[in-house]
Amino acid sequence: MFKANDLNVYFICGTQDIPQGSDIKDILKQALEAGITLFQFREKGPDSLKGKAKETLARELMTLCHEYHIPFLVNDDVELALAIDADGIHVGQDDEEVTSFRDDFKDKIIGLSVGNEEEYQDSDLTDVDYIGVGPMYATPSKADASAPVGPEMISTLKNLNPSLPMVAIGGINEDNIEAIAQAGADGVSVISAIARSHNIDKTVTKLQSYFK
Ligand code: TZP
Ligand code: MG
Repeated sequence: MFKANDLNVYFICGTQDIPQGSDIKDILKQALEAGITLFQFREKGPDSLKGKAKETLARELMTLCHEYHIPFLVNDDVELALAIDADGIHVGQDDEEVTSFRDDFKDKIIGLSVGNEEEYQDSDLTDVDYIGVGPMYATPSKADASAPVGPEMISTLKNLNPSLPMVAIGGINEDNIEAIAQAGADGVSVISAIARSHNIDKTVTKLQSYFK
């Protein structure tokens, strides 16, 4: 069963996010050891793995997550999520419609990106377990990211729907997380703050401390 606390420290990663000379499995293992609460496999961009290679890595990373009892979500790729029996899927506003796959994800987690109030009002959230709200700040990790909306967007959407789990995303790190926690987010989803951390254990502990 999914719960809002699963969003506390939500690590998102693909091979394109890993610094040269590092290994995604090693980084994920360190993040799991440190106590991340959810993981999303987001293999995206020109240099990312495709096809069978992508599926093989997904299976390996999912096995690792399950050793730590942490749910494994797939970004965007419904077919892959079903093929490997992942714990859930995260889609953006321009990806496959939730209504088109919800029947196959009845016991799984469905996440949807929501960037502003208009997108919130236009989204059918009937089968959505949580929304990802952002980008909070400027991000180095998403080439086509829209303009930052800031932590206020969390307060705005929480006012509209206090019981919907919400995770903040985009440019979040140890130094700017406080305003996000104060705005009422259930957690933070980060790529670079963990993938590029020089001390993953310390980073994850710090991020988690805002949601205790
Ligand atoms: N969606 C909105 S911002 C973003 C995604 C996937 C990238 C987040 O990466 P980082 O490094 O935590 O800013
Ligand atoms: Mg997407």
